[in-house]
Amino acid sequence: MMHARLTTLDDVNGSVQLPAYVPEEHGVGIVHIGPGAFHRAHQAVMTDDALAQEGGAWRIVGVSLRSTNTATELNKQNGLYTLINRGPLASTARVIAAIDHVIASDSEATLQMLCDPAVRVVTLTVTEAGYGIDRDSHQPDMNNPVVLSDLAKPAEASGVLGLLVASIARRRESGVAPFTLLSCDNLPANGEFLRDGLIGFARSSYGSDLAEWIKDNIACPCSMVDRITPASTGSTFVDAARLTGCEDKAAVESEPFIQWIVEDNFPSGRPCWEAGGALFVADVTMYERMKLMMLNGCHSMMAYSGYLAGKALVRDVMADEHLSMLVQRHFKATTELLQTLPGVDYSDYALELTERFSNPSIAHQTFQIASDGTEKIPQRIFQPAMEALDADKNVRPFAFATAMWMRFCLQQHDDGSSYELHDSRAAEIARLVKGNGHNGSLLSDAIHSLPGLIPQKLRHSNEWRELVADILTVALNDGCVAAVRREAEVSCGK
Ligand code: CS2
Repeated sequence: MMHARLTTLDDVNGSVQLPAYVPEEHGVGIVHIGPGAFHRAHQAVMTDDALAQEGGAWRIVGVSLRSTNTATELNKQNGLYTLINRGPLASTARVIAAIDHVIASDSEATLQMLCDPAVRVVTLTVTEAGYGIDRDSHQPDMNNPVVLSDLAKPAEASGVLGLLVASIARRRESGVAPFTLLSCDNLPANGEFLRDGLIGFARSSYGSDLAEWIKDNIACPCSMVDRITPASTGSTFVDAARLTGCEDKAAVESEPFIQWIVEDNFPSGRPCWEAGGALFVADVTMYERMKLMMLNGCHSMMAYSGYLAGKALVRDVMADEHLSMLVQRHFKATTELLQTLPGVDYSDYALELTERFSNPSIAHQTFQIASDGTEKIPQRIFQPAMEALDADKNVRPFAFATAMWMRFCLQQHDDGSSYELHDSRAAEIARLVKGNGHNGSLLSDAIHSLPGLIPQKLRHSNEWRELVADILTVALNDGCVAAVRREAEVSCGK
């Protein structure tokens, strides 16, 4: 059946949840950089709830710095889109109207928007790799071509740091109050990371006066975000049309669970995101550690070992006898590293994660999670590994995840079929592994030599090096399914 394109709420089927406010009555107050599926299933939804509950000029202008697809599709729909909520038993649809429009690949329009006095909050989901900030030094990443060209010509900036610093400088010059910057990516202390990067960029491009001013005047609260959001597929669009009665090329789907823990530091005001369930706290650190180590760390472990063992989806991993034991082992090992967090029971959290990962309606690709390993693994796997070594706790689950990532870096299944490595350091990795893929120790040594990635504490630990090389050797000699089975048998007593 042919459906008309979603452009107005009037055309949407009666059974669908609609915004409980009139979108046109609310001005824009937020710029969001990176309006991909995750933003549309998370911050935009909470903003929709906030608009419904408290009103205010808090609609969002999205900014896509690289691709134009989201802007093209959303703008055709007046910013409207469907969110499909995939519960274990049924899917429901809701139409979100929090996004006003999206600007794509247009630095001047972006800068103008960022300088609009109505904009009081700038939120970001640009992925771990998207900031252009060096992970160790928190300074602008001098290996990033966009950062280099923005530093050379700050007035013509087109990257995240360059555009943000340019707009901060312009607002300051024209006496417009600064906005608050809220990072929503899975990085430890994401707000401080962004703040340090901005200060570093400002110092190198505009001078220390602006750098000091940013230090004193720009709030960058930290936040922990959570909602499993698989990439949209053909069935997302088919279901959106079926449920809403409208064709929607910007539809997204996600699990029912949603969590947002935010450091409450918004000097220029903020929407009432509590309406959507956001929790405002003084310190996000412990929540962030819990989520990064338990959810994301386990995700990465499942992605590499699961994908190589022939499991396309996270739920398939959960249905596998041995892999699911390794999931529980991973939860246990990480839980032992976490300090108590009042009001949170880590074993309940692990149970909840087990259910979420097993949701039969969510088709979350292990291959999707396996992307950008060099950006994700440091905070998800190496950090807990170092803590486990220090505290004399179980380091093996982290060595297993690392060995399976290294095995994944060979870009080849046990049967010889190949796949691509989606990683900003893929070319370097390919050079290192060349000729070393037949031997666990050689492969482990080769990848351990990747500059600036694996922390010294791990590189210099015999225990760690032996574990990783040993697990890799089994995977290379006996195959990945056997390596998974052996791993479950070794440490889960089976
Ligand atoms: C996943 C995350 O793709 C990945 O690396 O681990 O996107 C994960 O699904 C989200 O952080 C859940 O909130």
